[in-house]
Parts: sequence; C-alpha cells; structure tokens
Amino acid sequence: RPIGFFDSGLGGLTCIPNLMKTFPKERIIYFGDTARTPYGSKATSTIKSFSMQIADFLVRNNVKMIVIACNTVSATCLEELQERFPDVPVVGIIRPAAETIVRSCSTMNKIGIIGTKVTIQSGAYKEQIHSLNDEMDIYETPCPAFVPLIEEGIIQNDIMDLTIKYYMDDFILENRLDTIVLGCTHYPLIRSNIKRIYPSLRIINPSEEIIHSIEKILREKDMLAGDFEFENVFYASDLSENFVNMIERIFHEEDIKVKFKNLELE
Ligand code: DGN
Repeated sequence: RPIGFFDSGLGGLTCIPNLMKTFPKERIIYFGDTARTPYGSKATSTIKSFSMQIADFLVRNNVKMIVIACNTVSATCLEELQERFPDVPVVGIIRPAAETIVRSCSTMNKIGIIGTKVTIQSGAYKEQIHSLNDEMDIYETPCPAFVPLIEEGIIQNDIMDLTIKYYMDDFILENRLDTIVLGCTHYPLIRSNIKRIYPSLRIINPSEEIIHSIEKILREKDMLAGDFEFENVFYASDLSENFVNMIERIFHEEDIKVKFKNLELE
C-alpha cells in the first residue's frame, strides 16, 4: 500500500526525496491543493475542512499512512486528523523537527523559526520545542510572501532575494540568530538563496527530519514495502505547469516514475 502525502501545493514535495533515498521501495500518493493554495493566511476552519477532504481522498485510495507535508496543516489540525482515522497513522511535520532541534542545538543557540502566518500564530513550534526543553531560546516570524512566489516559480531571482532580506535581515540581526528553521515545506526550495545571503547561519530543514517519524511508524507497525510497487502518483487540484516543472526539478536526479493527475475535490 502507498504512503499518502499532502500539502496546500507543491511545498510538501520537499519531504519526498529523503524518503525515496531511505526507502526506495515505498510508493507514494501525493496531493497538492494547488487550486486553493496558499493555506498559510486562511482561517483555521477553512484549513481544517480542506485538510479533511484531502485526507478522506487519500484514505479512499487505501494509503497505509498519512504524512501531513505541511506545517500549516500540522499546526492546525493534526489531532483532528488523527481522531478521524484511528486505523491509519497520521504524521505531522512539527514534532520530528522539534525533536531534532532539541537534540542538535543547545540553550546557547538563538533559534529562529520562519513559517506561514498561521503556523507562527499557532505557536506550535515553540510549544513542541519547549515541551522537550523549556530553556531553548526561540524566536518566530511569519514570511507570508514566500509561498506565492515559490508557487509561481520565482526562485532564482532578485525578487526572491529581496523578499528574503525584507523578512529576515532585521529578524536575524535583532535577535542575533545563529540557527534558522524552515518551518514551511515550501522553504527548502529557497534554502540555497538563504544560505547564499546568510552563509554563517545554520539551517534546519523539517522536510528532511520528518523521515524519522515515518520510519518509526513503518518499522513499529511492520509496514515497510516488501517489493517495488506500482508507480508514484502526484495529484493536484490544478495541474499547472509549475507543479509539473517543480516535480521534475525535485526528482531530476532520481530515477523515479511519476504519473500526474488533475483532480478536483468535491
Ligand atoms: N507548505 C505549507 C506549510 O508548510 O506551511 C504552507 C504553504 C501555504 O499554503 N502557505
């Protein structure tokens, strides 16, 4: 059975390469809600109802696990999704990232979290990190213009660099940050811009850390794929050129068979 991933758009794709490297036999069904992206500044009730609809679709497709490849959804309705599907494990992205942060940073570090408005306002990162170590020094700021630019493919570009500086220059300087957490699954797509602009900053990427939770469940529940199964299918509610290009860009080095499908949820 496949693993189901979903995000408001193409950001959640950044969670997949690490999984494919570690568990090449696993098959994936991905749903990107590109017709309704971005979620990051929407009302909580809207995000919940979109997420339930997508999770229902994944479960109808017989997924063995749901991975919420979206910080905004993880911050908003992880528990509701877990309650709705008691027989299907539902994994959020914030907890495994918090575990990595606490494991790999000390209370001397000054850690900045960037994410969507909803994720930052929820305080979910701070809460999760402080539940593990309440002395960690955490600062948070929303960067709401990143996602629309990334969805438009405006990445290797002066406009993106200026936007990064607009949100991050003062945030880093005023708080003397040495570590930044990419608290939105779209942001790994601008990781190299951030690294180029702030070379001494350490960057933690939750899209890579989520593998720890996925692996734990696959092993505990004895659900690892035994053999190569079918192909990976990427659904989008608006199968745009950007979506297809981005998948090809993310997976260009890997020999991964993909199929695209346009699907409007009702
Ligand atoms: N990629 C999503 C996240 O990790 O929060 C949100 C993108 C969005 O819809 N703004």
